[in-house]
Parts: sequence; C-alpha cells; structure tokens
Amino acid sequence: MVEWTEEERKAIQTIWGKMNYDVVGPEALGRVMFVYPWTQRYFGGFGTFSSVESIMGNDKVRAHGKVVLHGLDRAVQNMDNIKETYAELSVLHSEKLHVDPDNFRLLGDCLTIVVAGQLGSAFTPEVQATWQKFLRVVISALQRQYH
Ligand code: HNI
Repeated sequence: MVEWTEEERKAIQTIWGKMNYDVVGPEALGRVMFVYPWTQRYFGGFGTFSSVESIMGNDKVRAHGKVVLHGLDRAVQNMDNIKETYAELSVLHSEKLHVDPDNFRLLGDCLTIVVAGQLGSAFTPEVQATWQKFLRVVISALQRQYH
C-alpha cells in the first residue's frame, strides 16, 4: 500500500481546493489530443479535429475533460485505496475502450503542465513532488487491468 505523510495529504487537498475544473480538465485533454495526435482516435465520435482550435474549442472534448478531472476526485477522496477505487475504470479503459496504457502518462504530463500554470508560484518543488507521486499511483491503478 502507498504511504502518505500528513504534508503530502495536505498538499493534495490544497491543490484540489484550488482546482478550476472548467479550465484544467478541458485544457489538459485538449493538449494531449493536439500534442499527441494519435490519442484523437479514441474520440472519433466527438467530431473532426483539423486544427488546435477545433480541438481546444470542441464542446465534447471540453465536457469530457471535466469528466476525466472529476474522475480524479475519487483518488483524492480515497488516497489509501486508489487501486481498488479505479478497478472498474481500469477494466473500462482496457477492455472496452482499448486505450493504450501509455496514454495515461501522456495525459498526466499535460495535467501537470496545466496545473502548474494555474498554481504559479504555489506549485513549489515540494508540491510538485507530491503531485507526481499522486499521479504515479493513479496511473498505475488505471494500468492494473493491462498487466
Ligand atoms: Ni478516460 C471515459 C477517467 C485517461 C479515453 N474516462 C472516461 C470516464 C472517466 C474517465 C471517469 C467516464 C467513464 C464512464 O462513463 O463510466 N480517463 C479517466 C481518468 C484518466 C483517463 C481519471 C487518467 C487520468 N481516458 C484517458 C486517456 C484516454 C481516455 C488517456 C485516451 C487517450 N476515457 C476515454 C474515452 C472514454 C473515457 C474514449 C469514453 C468517452 C465517451 O464518452 O465516449
């Protein structure tokens, strides 16, 4: 089981307390789809993506970005049991959606960039270290079904 110090728990709560879902979710999903275009294939039903604007401004992409970010609320609320918390989502992404598991890391990187931009100087090295640990645990839980 992953151990969390009180400081780490506080850092995650602080980041989450400041989370702007309407900006961070859409911006991170849009970026992953633009920067790593092969990820667009999973969202064929969302429309045609011909330019950065057509991705970042797509209502379905924006809405789904918020869904994904709210999906992370579950990890924040269950920090001691992230693996079990994501058991079902891991099955969904592997067996139904067939998402390549490496894409979780790419989305994590885009989330980090957007969160860092939002938090500015509050995204200290210590806060980043905790954030990256949190993401690692989430990603490994989502990848569990693939092993
Ligand atoms: Ni993901 C659906 C959470 C990464 C492609 N995804 C969901 C749902 C949640 C979710 C929640 C809604 C499930 C439901 O309807 O029951 N996804 C997450 C989280 C991460 C993640 C927490 C990582 C941090 N998903 C990814 C990645 C891809 C991805 C990296 C592909 C590149 N997800 C999808 C697709 C769907 C989806 C596709 C279905 C979308 C739809 O509505 O058709």
